[in-house]
Amino acid sequence: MLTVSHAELDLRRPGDVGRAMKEMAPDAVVIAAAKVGGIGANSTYPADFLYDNLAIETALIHSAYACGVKKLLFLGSACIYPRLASQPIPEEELLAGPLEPTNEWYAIAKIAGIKLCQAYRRQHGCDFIALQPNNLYGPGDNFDLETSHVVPALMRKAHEAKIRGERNLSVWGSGKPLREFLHVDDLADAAVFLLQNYSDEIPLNVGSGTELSIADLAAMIAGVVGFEGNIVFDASKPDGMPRKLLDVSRLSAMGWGSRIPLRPGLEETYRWFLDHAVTRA
Ligand code: GFB
Repeated sequence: MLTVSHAELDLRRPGDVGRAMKEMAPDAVVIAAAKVGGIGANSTYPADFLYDNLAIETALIHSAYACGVKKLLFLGSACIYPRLASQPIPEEELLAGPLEPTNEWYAIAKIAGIKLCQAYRRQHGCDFIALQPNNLYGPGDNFDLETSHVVPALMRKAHEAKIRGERNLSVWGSGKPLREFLHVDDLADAAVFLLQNYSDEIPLNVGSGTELSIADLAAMIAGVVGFEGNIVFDASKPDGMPRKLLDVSRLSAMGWGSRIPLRPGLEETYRWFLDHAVTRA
């Protein structure tokens, strides 16, 4: 496997990306690189989320075409779907209605990446595919409270509240939104499966097939961390999409399913956090 670090190559620069692609001459390209973050980061950095992601995907997809790369997989995101999409969300809901405002910058960039894969397939016959995973979590996540997604944020907050002896764990929004979570190792497994078994222009949903409310997630994380205080909701923070469950029947029919249930996945993630990112009291 070939990888290149951010320090070695700025993926937003098409000339540099084209030269690197030519030198490395990969058999296949997986575009996981992106500017990402949770609901807070999305609304604080709209320009970065739109510009960086458009620049990264245009540079990589075009240079993969120009270098004759045989297979390319682009990672979209479940937030490409309309705010009020039918649930569970089938792939046909793409562009069927207005987006969720808290993440429309990121969503528009990801939709453009999916469309680039379809366009290069149609015009140039490139075997470029796309998939959209639901909310990801797992070891190696970003635990910064301002920019992270909900799982690492609540894990860190619960951990810090526990070691400081605080009574309350603050959860953004109402706690009512429903979310589906997918372990990163399940996503990696799905990506390899699709590289080997899929060649079409429909971007495929990848999820675990189960959802829970943010309030229930907070309670589960408190249990994993061992925080025994109160869970309080901060109504000054946004809820985002009310519900975001992916219809994974296409992928299931191909024979792929997720394997890591949420609770053990959270326990593993908490062990990683304790080993790598612990904040002292
Ligand atoms: O994970 P998250 O930031 O992403 O938030 P989205 C999920 C839900 O958890 C929202 C709530 O309802 C948040 O209000 N939440 C509660 C928290 N406490 C917290 C907290 O401390 N931190 C965070 N971050 N959330 C993302 C998009 O939307 O979905 C991304 O913003 C990406 O771009 C991802 O597409 C898949 O699910 O709301």
